[in-house]
Amino acid sequence: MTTRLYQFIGSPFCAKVRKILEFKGIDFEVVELDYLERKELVLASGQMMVPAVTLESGETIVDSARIADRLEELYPEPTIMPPGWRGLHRTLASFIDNQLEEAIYPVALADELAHYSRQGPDRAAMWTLIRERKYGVGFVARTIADAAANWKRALDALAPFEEQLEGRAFLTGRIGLPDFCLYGQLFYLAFTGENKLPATLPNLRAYFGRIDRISSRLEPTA
Ligand SMILES: N[C@@H](CCC(=O)N[C@@H](CS)C(=O)NCC(=O)O)C(=O)O
Repeated sequence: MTTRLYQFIGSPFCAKVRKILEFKGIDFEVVELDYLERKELVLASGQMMVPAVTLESGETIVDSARIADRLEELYPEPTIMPPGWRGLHRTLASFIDNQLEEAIYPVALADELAHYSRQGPDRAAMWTLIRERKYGVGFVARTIADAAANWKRALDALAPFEEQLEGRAFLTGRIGLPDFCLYGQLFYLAFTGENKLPATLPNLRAYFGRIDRISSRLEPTA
């Protein structure tokens, strides 16, 4: 059985896990789930959230932080937690997955709604319902209407990362867990195929491309 990643394409946490799998050279297949029909996910993991990963052994793990830990345990090389940096990497990773995500999420929301609307009014309605059960009725329309304020918040939150990447290939110099987390958040702004990250953030744009190019696929032989 090949390793399987259950995902929704617009999910930043799925992008994070996808790139860790590629970085570690793990052969895997992506199961792109239908938003309304999650039977494969529920059967494999017993719950409704992505990402979930089923390993070759049949073991299934959910939650991107737990998946990252388990992959590191089973496939230690190449490492995503270089010795001496483990504590800092975990702290930074948690900040990116939680606080930074809160600032990025509102600006990616319109693209996510458009993505599900293209798949049909039933998908869009379910997606909206799930958001509004958590954040209250009217949340989606309100968030989309507040685009200018939300972009300001997102850019303010990204500014320290832009600064940190001046003259550095990765956040702490050597690639590690927080880079995959930040890649996931940047992917959220680019999952439509159009990178929404403004040109005023050149270091982050170059960094996104650098990590995006990591691949576990074989090069075609000449
Ligand atoms: N802390 C979790 C967060 C996962 C998460 O929020 N997943 C979202 C997609 S990004 C999800 O599955 N939402 C269910 C839904 O939209 O119905 C992780 O790191 O994996």
